[in-house]
Amino acid sequence: MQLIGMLDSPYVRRVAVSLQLLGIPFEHRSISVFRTFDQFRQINPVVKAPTLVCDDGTVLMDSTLILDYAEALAAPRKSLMPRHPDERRHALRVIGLALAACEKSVQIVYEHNLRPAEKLHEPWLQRVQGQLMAAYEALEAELRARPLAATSTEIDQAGISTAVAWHFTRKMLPDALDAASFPALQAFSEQAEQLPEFRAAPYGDSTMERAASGGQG
Ligand SMILES: N[C@@H](CCC(=O)N[C@@H](CS)C(=O)NCC(=O)O)C(=O)O
Repeated sequence: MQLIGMLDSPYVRRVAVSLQLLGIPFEHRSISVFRTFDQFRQINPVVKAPTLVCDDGTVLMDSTLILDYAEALAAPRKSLMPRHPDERRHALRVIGLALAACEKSVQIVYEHNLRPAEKLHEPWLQRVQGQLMAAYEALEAELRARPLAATSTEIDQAGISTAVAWHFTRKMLPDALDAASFPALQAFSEQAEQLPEFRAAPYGDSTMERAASGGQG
């Protein structure tokens, strides 16, 4: 199984961390959707990161759908999603906020990096920045009300997605928000980034060692 995409994408990174914690072996190929568009297109003509090339050759895309497949592969041995409906609802709420924060961060990055400066649309940018702030304010409140576990055996998809999202936004948009106003998120991110599965998939352009089992017992 091959995971295609760079670890500077929060979507690729949440899959890379999750596959390790689920104990699913995979090969990582750090191919850029921008700098190596043609190479990416040969694997997936839609050019979306992450892309997962399954062992039977099926090409999957979208991190949440890839994780759905990964959960099926790992079941019933392991799962990163709580089963009880109350806990599941909480996890889904947190994951939704984290993914919205990723999406809004990516939109800001694209607005600045892909559009000529004279075509930057300020009202759109302000709208997206407001949405990004709202997502992180709600995530901070969720974390304060109910802390997330940050050990390899206990972290779940809500924790992985939250940590990856925060780290991504801080790296890509250091001036977008004041970290001091989000102490729970900052502290949780620092803890999660120390886990071996996060360290093995560091934010950036590196290629992971052939990764495999571990975590979650
Ligand atoms: N909802 C998707 C978002 C994936 C996404 O937007 N990935 C970006 C990289 S961070 C990408 O593929 N960008 C290239 C493009 O959309 O053309 C997911 O969860 O995987």
